[in-house]
Amino acid sequence: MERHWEFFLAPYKQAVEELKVKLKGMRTQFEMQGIHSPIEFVTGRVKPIASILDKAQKKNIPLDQLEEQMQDIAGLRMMCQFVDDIQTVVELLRKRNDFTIVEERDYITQKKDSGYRSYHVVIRYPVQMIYGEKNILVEIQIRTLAMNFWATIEHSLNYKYSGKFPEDIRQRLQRAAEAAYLLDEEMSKIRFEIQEAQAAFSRKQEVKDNE
Ligand code: 0O2
Repeated sequence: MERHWEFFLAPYKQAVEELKVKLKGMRTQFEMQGIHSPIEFVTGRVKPIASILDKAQKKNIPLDQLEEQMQDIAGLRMMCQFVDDIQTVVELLRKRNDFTIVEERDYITQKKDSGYRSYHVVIRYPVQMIYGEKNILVEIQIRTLAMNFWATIEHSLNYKYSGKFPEDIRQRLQRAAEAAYLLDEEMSKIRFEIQEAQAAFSRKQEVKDNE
């Protein structure tokens, strides 16, 4: 990697690592208390240089404006079981004082034309570097497992077809998005049953572990 990129991306890498620990820690705290965690799992990545350059070109972002204009060079994803959990997670993020929220984009009540659903929170996160504090933008995407499944598949197909889907694939993706939406709806309706079963299962595991 070129020296320049290495320096530029260093605070982003640091931020992703720190935030993975912090956001996963939220899940651990719920588990410790034996209550349903609104967070199922957390992932994070720094955008590859090729994707940064691609996006900069598509969106006409000058390379010396990346810091301010590209909000997802550092990205975290928080996956939830149920749609309602997403708001709970957003509330938890709003209450934190280790970063400030600069923007929220709700693609759940307003899904994208592609069928994409997710809740995006852009934060300004202070990273302590040896030369001082650096405030960087980080995008946190919060979505259900079903939304994540659809987005992951669509993202790979998008890559394969460079965004120009054949008509039949486009239609299937639309139907798959609808199916993912219905799956979320059905799961929400039996949420109570599912959570009871999950609580009973973890109690049983605990007894086994203590034997
Ligand atoms: P990657 O590979 O995920 O890192 P834009 O890029 O124009 O859609 P903008 O302003 O960057 O929009 O912000 P937005 O839409 O809030 O966030 C962009 C990111 O959201 C994307 O990152 C995806 O991760 C996700 N996303 C948005 N729309 C879609 C979609 O239709 N399908 C899928 N699968 N994901 C989507 P990148 O830059 O695409 O890259």
